[in-house]
Amino acid sequence: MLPCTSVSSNVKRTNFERQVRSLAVALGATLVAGCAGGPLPLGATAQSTASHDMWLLFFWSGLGVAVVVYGLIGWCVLRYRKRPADVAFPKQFRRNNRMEIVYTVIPLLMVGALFLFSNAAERHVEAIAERQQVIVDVTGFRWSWRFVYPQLGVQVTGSHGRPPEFVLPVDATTRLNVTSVDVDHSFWVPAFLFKRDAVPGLENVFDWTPNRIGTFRGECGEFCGLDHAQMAFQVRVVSAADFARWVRAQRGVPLAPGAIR
Ligand SMILES: [Cu+2]
Repeated sequence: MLPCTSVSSNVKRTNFERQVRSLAVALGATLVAGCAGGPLPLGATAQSTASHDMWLLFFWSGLGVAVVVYGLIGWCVLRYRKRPADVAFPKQFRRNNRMEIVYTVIPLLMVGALFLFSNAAERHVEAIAERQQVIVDVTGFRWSWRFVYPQLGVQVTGSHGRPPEFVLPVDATTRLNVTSVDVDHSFWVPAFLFKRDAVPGLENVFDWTPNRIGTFRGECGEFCGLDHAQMAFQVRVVSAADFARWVRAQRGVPLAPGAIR
């Protein structure tokens, strides 16, 4: 027959192991459920692929660092905890040169690698094509947006309570020139994984090549005043034929003075 103390410590250990196993299963299930659709949906432009990939790279790198750091902390706490047989302080020391070199060099290498990947992604997102099928001049103003197609003689202007909708052809490269006429705004289309400041006196230039047909919500991403929340808009991505039809229909709408360059 086993002594009572041994039976009770075995029961405690079994309970502890069961709790740890349940916690691990719960954490695993949460991670799998959270990542089933991908931690970040793909953007709807060709340029957004690079942003998406970068976000994933940073997410998984951060998670890897967290696992190593918290794992080491947990291991130290368990491995070097005080035991009943310990009567004196453990050996005290102030430095470990090899360890210090390792935990200085590894983060430097990681930051360097992430910088190189970020730089390549940024160049992809910022790349301006030599020829664009469509040009859109985007102007932010309190409290809406104006979209002018200078080559096509078309413009769409929103107003307070009437969010504008502008249209782009799918799989075609559009040049957007973004500015503002009053205060700083921020031109943001979350589904395109893209946001760019609209600054008075400055033109921010970039290309979009939408690759998914649909209607996507945009908004001002920077608090610009009392009616900032009114600065929503929509971008509708359509086939080339539908785009041509939309342009023909819009030409009947009178343009604001100075809209065409
Ligand atoms: Cu704004």
